[in-house]
Amino acid sequence: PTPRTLLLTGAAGGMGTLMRGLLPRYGYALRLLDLVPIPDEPDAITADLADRGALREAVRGVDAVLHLAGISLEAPFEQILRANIEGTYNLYEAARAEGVRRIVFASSNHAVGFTPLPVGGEPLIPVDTPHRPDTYYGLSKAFGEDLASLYWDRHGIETVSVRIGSCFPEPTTVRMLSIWLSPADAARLFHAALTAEHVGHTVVYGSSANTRLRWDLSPARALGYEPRDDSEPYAAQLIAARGETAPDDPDRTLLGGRFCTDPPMRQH
Ligand code: NAI
Ligand code: 15L
Repeated sequence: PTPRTLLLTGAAGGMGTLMRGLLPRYGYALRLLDLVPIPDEPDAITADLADRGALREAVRGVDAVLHLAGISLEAPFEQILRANIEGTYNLYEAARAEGVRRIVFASSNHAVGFTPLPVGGEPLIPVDTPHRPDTYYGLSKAFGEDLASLYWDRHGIETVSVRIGSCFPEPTTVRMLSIWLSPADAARLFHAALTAEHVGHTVVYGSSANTRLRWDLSPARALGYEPRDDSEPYAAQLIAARGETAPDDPDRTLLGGRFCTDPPMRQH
């Protein structure tokens, strides 16, 4: 059955804003939470993931949580520790205490960023490839996946950890051609992750059905996800504008691309 009330953390962010627009059409009543106020959303909860009392109240009575909140790029370890590691722990503890049964966790390709990209006819990267985080940021996502595993085994809270590729309205780099997750497909995937039965703790890659896909999308499809988008129509123009990536460029050799060598830092 479709969960009715969904807590959306990180609702002020890029994906949170996109999902606020898309998820209501799947029948969800959204409760919004973010560190920063959300314009024109007077009922949104403005709270830090460090505030355990606020999280208890925020999850009380919801059917499920879509956990997008956190630092979404590389940052000093202490900041990642507080927002992503302790913050995700605080969310799971609140969910356990309030009896929430399902969480969808926004993991990232950067949990496995140092995984070499397959060449030629090599198999697609499976979801059970070992964690190889490329940053403290990716490390926090690996932690979040393991935390989800613990809370399933110990407390029966089900999680789908979605290793999101790049979710933006359009792909803007050549690397993104293989890992793009269109916003509409993101909503489809989150809906599948929220409604599939008996997921326990399931890890999936989150992308559209890109022609240049390098990872295995079948675990996501097994949840009932049917992607409709492909980045390929953007390819010719992007490559013409930016040039083909050099063969030894980390964007060509490693799943996490330049996060492995020169990660973009959070600016604020
Ligand atoms: P974003 O940076 O635009 O949004 C994150 C939101 O979390 C922000 O509104 C921020 O205020 C909030 N936040 C940060 N720390 C918080 C705290 N301590 N307490 C409460 N709220 C806090 O990021 P975006 O792009 O929307 O990503 C959403 C999630 O998906 C993030 O967890 C990110 O790591 C993950 N992800 C996103 C990808 C993408 O392509 N957009 C790719 C892979 C993972
Ligand atoms: C991520 O995990 C980031 O949150 C997002 O901003 C993008 O940089 C994405 O990965 C990516 O790999 O392109």
